[in-house]
Amino acid sequence: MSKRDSDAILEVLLDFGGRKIREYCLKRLDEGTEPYRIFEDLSMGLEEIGKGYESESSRIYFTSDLIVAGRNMKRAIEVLKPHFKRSLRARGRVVVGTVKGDVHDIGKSIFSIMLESNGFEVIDLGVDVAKEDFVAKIKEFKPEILGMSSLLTSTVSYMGDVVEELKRMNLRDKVKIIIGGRAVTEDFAKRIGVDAYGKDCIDGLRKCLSFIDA
Ligand code: B12
Repeated sequence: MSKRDSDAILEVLLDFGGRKIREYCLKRLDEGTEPYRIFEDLSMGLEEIGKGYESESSRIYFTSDLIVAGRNMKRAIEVLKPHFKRSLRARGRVVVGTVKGDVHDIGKSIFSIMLESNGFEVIDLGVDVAKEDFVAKIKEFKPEILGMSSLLTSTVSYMGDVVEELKRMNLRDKVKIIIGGRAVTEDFAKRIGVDAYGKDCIDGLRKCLSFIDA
């Protein structure tokens, strides 16, 4: 991506008024760009903002910038969601949620859209989800798959607590588990004994499809 394109993305993500992001998404759709591609480009902008926030000594973005960028990304999701093609084939149920202590939900929401557009029914529990709530919804909806997200290194270990709780309730072998989010690694997924790690939504979707077809 050219410097001009990435500057334009930063400008729309950091627009306090929130109008530019809609115009940006609609223009790219008009040009024939696939909605997932637009998400990917915007996510690169978020990555950039995250980097500029990371180190205290060379900080160029602040918590307020994260908040504005997060809100604008949610607006982009609203605009782009109806433009995903939908598969008519019913593929099964997935319960998704961001684990307790973490309120990041953009990646999880994009993952949910990808699942829905490929025929899955998604029960989205939102953010800051406690293990008891995961268990209750798994009992209620009997999904084939559970997807958990975590972006914070301080909350990622909670995914292991959810797995233990499912074992305690004799539910672990009733559901396939996939985890993702910035704080998750393949190694961590193996350690806590889940069925898969999705490095991004495409990888996650591919693995969910393989669970169903297996
Ligand atoms: C936007 C943002 C926010 C917004 C979130 C808004 C929202 N509605 O989600 C707000 C302002 C709320 C926020 C708050 C905070 N944030 Co923040 N945030 C970000 C930022 C800039 C972007 C995150 C994002 O949405 N990226 C885009 C999406 C698409 O990426 P993603 O979620 O990773 O998803 C991709 C994959 O991971 C995967 N995926 C995600 N989930 C799942 C699940 C499954 C099952 C699968 C298969 C795949 C999958 O698919 C996606 C790609 O296809 C990141 C920086 C970054 N580079 O990530 C920091 C970042 C995550 N935040 C950070 C921090 C520190 C915080 C705060 C603690 C700041 C503070 N001092 O208050 C709080 C924490 C609040 C809390 N308790 O959760 C740090 C975390 C550092 C760490 N080591 O843990 C980061 C990395 C910034 C940084 N570099 O320092 N944040």
